[in-house]
Order: sequence, then C-alpha cells, then structure tokens
Amino acid sequence: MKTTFFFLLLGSWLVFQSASVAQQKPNIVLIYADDLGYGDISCNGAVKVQTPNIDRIAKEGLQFTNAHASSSTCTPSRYSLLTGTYAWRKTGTGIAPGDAALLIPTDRVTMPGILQKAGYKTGVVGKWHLGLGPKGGPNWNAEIKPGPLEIGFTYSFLLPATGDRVPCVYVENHRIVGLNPADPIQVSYKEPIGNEPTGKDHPELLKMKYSHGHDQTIVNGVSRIGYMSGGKSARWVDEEMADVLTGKVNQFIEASKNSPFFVYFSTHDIHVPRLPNSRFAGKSGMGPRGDAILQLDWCVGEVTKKLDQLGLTDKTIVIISSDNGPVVDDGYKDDAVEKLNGHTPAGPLRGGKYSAFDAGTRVPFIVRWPGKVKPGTSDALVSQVDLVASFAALVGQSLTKEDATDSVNMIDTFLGRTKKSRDYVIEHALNGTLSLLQDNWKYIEPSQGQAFMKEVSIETGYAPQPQLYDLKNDLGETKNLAGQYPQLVTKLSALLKSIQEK
Ligand code: NG6
Ligand code: CA
Repeated sequence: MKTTFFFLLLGSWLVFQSASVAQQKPNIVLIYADDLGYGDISCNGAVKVQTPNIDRIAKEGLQFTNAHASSSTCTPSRYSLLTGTYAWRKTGTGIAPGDAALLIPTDRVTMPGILQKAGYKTGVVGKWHLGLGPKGGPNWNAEIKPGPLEIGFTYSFLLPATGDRVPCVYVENHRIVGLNPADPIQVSYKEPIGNEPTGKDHPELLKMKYSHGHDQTIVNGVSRIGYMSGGKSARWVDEEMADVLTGKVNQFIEASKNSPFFVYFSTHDIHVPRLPNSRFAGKSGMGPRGDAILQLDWCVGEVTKKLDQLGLTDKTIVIISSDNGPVVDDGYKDDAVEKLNGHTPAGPLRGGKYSAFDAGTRVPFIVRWPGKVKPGTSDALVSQVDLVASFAALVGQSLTKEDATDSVNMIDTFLGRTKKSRDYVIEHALNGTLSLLQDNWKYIEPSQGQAFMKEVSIETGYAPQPQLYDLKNDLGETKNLAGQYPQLVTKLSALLKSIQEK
C-alpha cells in the first residue's frame, strides 16, 4: 500500500516535471524582414501604409522601442544574430557576394545548433546571405555544403544571397531546386559568363530599370548583381517568391507541429528588387516599396494563421524584426522615391540602412507569447546579438565561456518580465564605424567616409571627430554634444575600445 502510494506520488511528480520542462520549450518563429525601417509599420506610427497582421502581433505582444540589429547591413547582422558574436571581429563578414563560402565556421555554437541540441526541429526559409560551400564557394551543380544544415538547421530552403544577387535560384537543403543537369548553372562575380544579356547592354529587355549597380545578368526581366548562365528551369520568379517562401514555412510548421520547432523565416521583403505579387502590386499607392510592405504583412498573417489553425499560438513565441534600417532607392527605378507620399520609413530616427545613425540599426522588434509575455511596450535597450544566449537560457542549454562570446542572456527583458536594459549596445555601420549606446547616450567613433551617400540619399553619420548624442532629448541625433561632455566621450570610447579588444 505504502509502496503504491510512493510510486503514485513519484509518477505524478515526473509528469509535473516533464510538463514544466515542456513548457520551457515553446516553438520559436523568428520572422526577420529585410530592410524594414522602424517607421515602416503602422504599429510604429506609419499612417500611409497599414500592416494589420504585424499590428495584431504587436497588440498581443510586447513591442520594443529601442531594439537593435547588430549592423546596418544584412550579412553582419545575420552573422551576429546566429552566432552571438559581433561580425566585425571577423574579417570578410561585410555584405557578401552571392558566391561567397559559408561565413560561419561549422564548429561554432549557433542559435539553431543550441535549439537542435535541446530537441528542436530547426528550419530556415528565405534569404541566407551568409555564404555557402567550402573555401572558394560552392559547386552549384552538385551538393552545396557546408551550409545551414552543417551549423544546426535540420531543414533549409534558401535564396543563397539576396534577391538582387545571382544565382537567382532556390537551394533546398543541399541542392538547387529544379535544376536540369543538362543545363548546368554557372556563376561569376568577376566577369560575364555565357552569353546571357546584361542590363547594361540590353536595357530594352528590362521590366524594371536599375538606378545604380544591378546592371549585370538579366533574370526574369530584372538585371542583377553578378553574372549567371544556365539553370533556366531552376530560376525563381520574383513575383511568386513571397508565396513560395511562406508556403515552405507553413509546410515546415505543419511537419514539425508535434515537436518543439524553431523557424527562421528570413523574408525577401522589403529588399530590392521589389516585385510583389499582382495581389499587392499597386495596392499601397506608394509604388512597389509600399506594396512589398503589404506583402510582408500578408506573410506574417499567413504564418500566424497557420499557428492558430494548428492550435499552436499559445505554445509559440513569435518574434518580428529586421536586419537593418530602411532605404528608399537601393538601386532600381521602382518609384519608391517618387511615390513616398510623405511616409517616413525611419520614423523619428536619423539616417537609414548603411549608416551609423540610429535608423541604421534601431528596427521593429516585437515578441508575442500569449499568456507568458504581457502585452505592452518596452523601452529597454536590447540587441539581437543577445538572442543566442537568451534562447539558450530559455531552453536550458548551457554555454561555455568560448561560445557566443558577445551574447548576454536577456531573456527576462525579451519576455517582458523586466524592463532592464543591456549594459551597452554596439552598432556597426557599412564602413566599419562602431557606435556605443549606453543609457540615454550614443557615442559614434570618429571615422573617415562620406557623410552622405548620394546614390541612396542616406546620411551616414560618419565624421572625423567624435560624436555624442543624448537620445532621450534628441532622438534625431541633431546636436553633437561631444564638446560639452569630453569626459563622457573619453569614458564611452574607452569602453568601446575595451570591448573591441576583448
Ligand atoms: C549593396 C547594393 C544594394 C543591396 C546591398 C545589400 C549596389 C549598388 N547596391 O551593395 O542594392 O543589395 O548591397 O543589402 O549594388 S543587404 O540588405 O543585403 O545588406
Ligand atoms: Ca537588409
């Protein structure tokens, strides 16, 4: 009798234990938009364009006002996001060409690797832009590896680089999708390959003209960065991309619904070339850039609808963010400038994509976990580089001192249990300039470089002298207070230096 009672007690304790462990393993859906500015969504104040699906997640979740990507361009932000280390510590992690080798060493602890170890199915769908294959780049006609599957993902469906870079094909796990071996694909970033027309020589063949760069091989009526030939049956159709990627995300969720899963949905929107589906074309009144925002919002709606249908909403953390700030003309004549219609992609912030000013990295950041994360807003200073250590803590994985060295466990802040800020946040700009944010202060280190990028019409924030801004009273970084607070400049630049030398 006594023994039966003991085993009953033990049994219910075990059930309780496994239930609480299971609770610690929510699914994670990370929707990472491309070039989406702080002010590009209606829940952050946009009025010319509406994003009801993103707004719903914001309303049901926690909306951050001071969250940062690690860099104001894509490759370094993504490198930091997935490894928990600053990309600027490693050379060759700037905007990657489409034939770059895998940038993340396969022995590195990564976000998907940690989650995989904790029993998660881990998928990546969408823009990769972190290189593929061994030194020298991949053999596109054979097995393409190492890649995401070698750094912790169990499934991948990728645009190898970006929408505006060749090769314009999808890579699923180790293979190009739909490649006909009789029509092998060749890629070069050095010289023309094959005899396919380029935008430069045949502008009459273009359905969307380029404004700067982007004048090489024409695919689907759009000239790209880089040359490619062959692989005709495998080429993507830009107007179908959002549907294809969202479909793959939802298939992955469906197939993984019984185990905890992590999906990194790296959208193509709203990067150039902006060629949204005909369902969205012309709908925003702001040209393709606004239409691409509508399309992105639709993607968010489809994925969250899928979670609802499968009864997974309460068991799933949804995060929506962006890899860097906004740009209006990023190389194609797509009416984005002409039809901006008073819309402010950066909201109240100065600068944009590429820049050291805050619009470069301060991006939308929303966390929803019904019943666990209290809806509201948080003005805590946070960085995407901390998601690695924070997810590790969430799922009970330990990190050694050598792992994810720049990542700090901020899970309580991300889940809204506290509004505690990170001690400091570092931002990286296109030319390598670093800035340090601490409390209400922002220090931008001196650097050489043009103050204004004419082609994209963006203020960079580069200056030969140190800059110091009080973001609490001057969010738009208009008054350089470095001369007024020399001691603070010395302190913040010393802190930055010590972190650089770490
Ligand atoms: C720039 C491209 C720009 C974009 C960017 C990368 C030109 C002139 N400009 O070099 O169009 O592709 O790289 O964007 O080629 S990111 O979001 O992937 O960082
Ligand atoms: Ca980007």
